[in-house]
Amino acid sequence: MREAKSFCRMCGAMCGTILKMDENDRILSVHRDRDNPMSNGYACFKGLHADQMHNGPERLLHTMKMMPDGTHQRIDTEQALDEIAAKMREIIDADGPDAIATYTGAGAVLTATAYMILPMFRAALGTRSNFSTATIDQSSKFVVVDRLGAWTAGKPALADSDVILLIGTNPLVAHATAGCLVNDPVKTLKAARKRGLKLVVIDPRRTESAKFADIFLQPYPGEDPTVVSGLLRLILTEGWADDAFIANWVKPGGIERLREMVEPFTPDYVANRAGIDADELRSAARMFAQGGRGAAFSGTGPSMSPRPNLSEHLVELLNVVCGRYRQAGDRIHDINVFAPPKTVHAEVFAPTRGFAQVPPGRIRGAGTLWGEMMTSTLPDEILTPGEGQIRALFNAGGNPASSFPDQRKVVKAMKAIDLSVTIAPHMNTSARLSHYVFAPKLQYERADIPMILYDFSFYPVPWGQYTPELARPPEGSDLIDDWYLFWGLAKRLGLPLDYFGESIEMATAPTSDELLEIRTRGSIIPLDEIKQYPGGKVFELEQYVQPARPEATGRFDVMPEDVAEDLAEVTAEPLPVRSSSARGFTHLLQVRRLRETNNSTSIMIEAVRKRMPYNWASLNPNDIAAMQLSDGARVKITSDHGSISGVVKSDDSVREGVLVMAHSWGGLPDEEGTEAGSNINLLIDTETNVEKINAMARMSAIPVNITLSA
Ligand SMILES: Nc1nc2c(c(=O)[nH]1)N[C@H]1C(S)=C(S)[C@@H](COP(=O)(O)OP(=O)(O)OC[C@H]3O[C@@H](n4cnc5c(=O)[nH]c(N)nc54)[C@H](O)[C@@H]3O)O[C@H]1N2
Ligand SMILES: Nc1nc2c(c(=O)[nH]1)N[C@H]1C(S)=C(S)[C@@H](COP(=O)(O)OP(=O)(O)OC[C@H]3O[C@@H](n4cnc5c(=O)[nH]c(N)nc54)[C@H](O)[C@@H]3O)O[C@H]1N2
Ligand code: SF4
Ligand SMILES: [Mo]
Repeated sequence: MREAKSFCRMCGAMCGTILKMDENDRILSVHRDRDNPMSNGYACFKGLHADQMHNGPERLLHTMKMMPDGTHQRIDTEQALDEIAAKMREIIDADGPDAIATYTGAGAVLTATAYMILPMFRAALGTRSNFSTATIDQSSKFVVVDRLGAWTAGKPALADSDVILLIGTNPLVAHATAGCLVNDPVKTLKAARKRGLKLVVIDPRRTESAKFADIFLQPYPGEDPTVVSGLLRLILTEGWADDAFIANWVKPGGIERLREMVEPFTPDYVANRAGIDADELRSAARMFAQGGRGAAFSGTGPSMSPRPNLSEHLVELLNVVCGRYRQAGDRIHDINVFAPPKTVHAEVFAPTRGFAQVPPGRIRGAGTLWGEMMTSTLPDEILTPGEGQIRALFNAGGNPASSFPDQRKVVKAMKAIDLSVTIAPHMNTSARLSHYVFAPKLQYERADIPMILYDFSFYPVPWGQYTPELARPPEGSDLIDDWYLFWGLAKRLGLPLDYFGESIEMATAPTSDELLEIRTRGSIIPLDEIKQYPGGKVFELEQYVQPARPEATGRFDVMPEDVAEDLAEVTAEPLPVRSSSARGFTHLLQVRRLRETNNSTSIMIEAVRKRMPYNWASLNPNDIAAMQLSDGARVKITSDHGSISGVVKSDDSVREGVLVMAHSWGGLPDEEGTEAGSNINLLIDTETNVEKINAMARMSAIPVNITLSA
């Protein structure tokens, strides 16, 4: 038996782990690394059960090809690559490279070499059909940067904050509140509270994070525009805003227009509409605005609900009007050691309204955002004939058939497409619909570095860690590194791959280590040095925010007319709006994330199944009593788009009038039932209730009827 240090890559937190392996390098168990300088011994349930992902009976061990009857059979990997390359050539000759799309799923985002190969592959092909989870996640944040602008120096670190406001994000479970709280969240939050940090949480569910809050507001889901407008109105009318920051950095006239637009959101109006207490709203506004340093952060809550672009814009305005950004002289803790050094100035990155400068797309007019197409339109891009139709899809570490809204349509599209290729460690719903499925090496079988998105660091300190391949793939398996699929195809198509000017070896396959070397070229800390610390290291780097440059003329555009129009629509809605009974529905269905799973990853492992046989339909005990239901009751949940079944669970963290269910569970639509859980994406449509610009579907605050199953 031997032990080795590594880190978990099942979510962005990348906690330090210790593996125990047998003499064949098979993982026996995964443990917390108490000496890891960043995660400090923290690791969660699913990370500690990663051995079951590696060794479990559900794991896919070979490349598979779909047969004419829809079943899958083993195929030699190189043979599969030959066949796929031939089919690609045919599609490109007929319809051009844009007919070939890639989808970058969560599995690829969490694998450094997979994440770097995809843009190279698209560039080599010359396809613009680029889809990823980003545009069914928090793409509203891209829209905010485009319309409002952004503060180049970012927000104060949690360590430097006196107060933070969390809206629709739950770091204690999701480890994803970027720039605020990701790693070792429980101890970190407790320690911060102990030294005096004030915490405001706004969430329709009394979350694990909310339990630590000084003030917790529990509105109906979908009421973020109301609640945040109410906070902004209080801050502006009570004189709690940072007038100096506004004078320097907000476009003239903007604040006046903002005042005018939020005027209708009096505390009583907000309280009545969102179902909260007016005094608590005032206390929350005061605690945040008068609390000293520290910012407001949001997560998927506002992004999944109606009007996500408006909600996210308003949340960011809390930071703008209170000047909650890092200033010249402030220390930068979250230095990305894997990137070249960069100077950071305290200034506004001006809004570019980039989304308005691209031509409207084929589907519902949706264009592109930051070079990406809107993921909710992908099924229609496949199903809609004509120029630009997508005929081949590479699903890299994602699970569209479970994770995209309108599951029936996704399945129809995946059945209609000419070529679909999935890389997945088990036959997930998307793999079952794919022509070819490749089995990837799992985390502990691959060399890796932590997650880096858009070259910004997810981690609060200058942390570096590298892990070599540690576990040996199961006996008799035929696994590939994700990147090898794309490299193998580029090679067959005679297309050279290039990473920011550096050519990738095409004659013989490079190693993952060589790719990581290229990925980190010029980094502040050379990869070789990071490799000397198998348990990871926080590097002693000191960097401070520099003053604004004289040429920095960018200003925040706080209330552009399209944002004002959206807000005016909110004000014009007759009350009560979303106390759902008024609309003929019994409940509003809201999303949440579960500790045990990462979207659809790890749902199938035994340890999870024991704890959670289904994604419960969680209801407030009072609702259960009022509906004469009981724990374990089987119910039918119907939206204006579809219906699913659910198993009721009593949960007093859930608000009355609200149903909480996790996403991406269940099988394919015709297998709908309670045995493997149910997919809430059957309740969601992509054609009505669609957001402008980023085409987000309404994925939270969905009106539903709950009835007892026959
Ligand atoms: N209704 C509803 N839908 C949602 C959401 C919601 O809140 N509500 N959330 C949305 C969000 S934020 C996101 S990001 C998306 C996620 O969307 P996806 O990324 O499409 O879905 P995941 O379920 O995360 O799929 C990850 C897949 O990666 C595979 N995988 C796991 N580990 C590895 C690995 O090491 N290598 C490789 N190659 N593959 C691996 C697993 O097979 C798993 O099925 O879902 C979105 N969908
Ligand atoms: N354990 C675990 N970790 C994960 C994932 C997972 O599936 N499991 N998924 C990963 C992914 S892909 C992502 S994008 C991140 C997401 O990270 P987070 O956004 O922090 O994820 P959640 O924990 O779902 O927090 C969202 C919160 O929004 C609330 N909410 C729902 N509707 C509304 C609303 O209308 N308004 C407001 N204000 N709140 C609302 C929910 O109650 C929930 O507490 O997490 C990542 N990490
Ligand atoms: S899945 Fe759990 S153990 Fe793994 S990185 Fe995320 S929080 Fe840490
Ligand atoms: Mo996500």
